[in-house]
Amino acid sequence: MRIFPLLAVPLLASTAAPAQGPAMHVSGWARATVPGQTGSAAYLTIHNGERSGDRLVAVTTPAAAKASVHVTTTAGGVVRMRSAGAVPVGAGQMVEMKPGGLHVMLTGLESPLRVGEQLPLTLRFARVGTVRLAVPIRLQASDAGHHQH
Ligand SMILES: [Cu+2]
Repeated sequence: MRIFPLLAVPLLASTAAPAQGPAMHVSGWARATVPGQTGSAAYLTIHNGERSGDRLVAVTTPAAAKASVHVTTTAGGVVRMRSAGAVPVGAGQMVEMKPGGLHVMLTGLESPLRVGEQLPLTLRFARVGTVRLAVPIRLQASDAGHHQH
């Protein structure tokens, strides 16, 4: 085995402050349920402040048996939902989920989603990894369009 001498590594004068975690900003809201309803949806706004493109590959929540990203399409007056697969978020780009478009489908809710409470979500991105957040539960996208930070 070779033993390497310790080298004095000069500190880079221009080193930026330690990374504060990925510059992936996520906000959003989840729709409150009505009695008896065991499914709902969450709508997220994802802003990729990273220098590289990324992809949202999975969403989970302890509040529901299953969470998956869906896209709603309307063709010939027929509204359909299908899995959106991995959602690309380009460098510096924003993806905005909205009713009637991209959404996080929640099925098998453990308990009702009540207005004023929060829904915890864990997002998994291909590059930056895991991003956790809690989104407010609302009746509708009343004040959507405004960033929370
Ligand atoms: Cu759906």
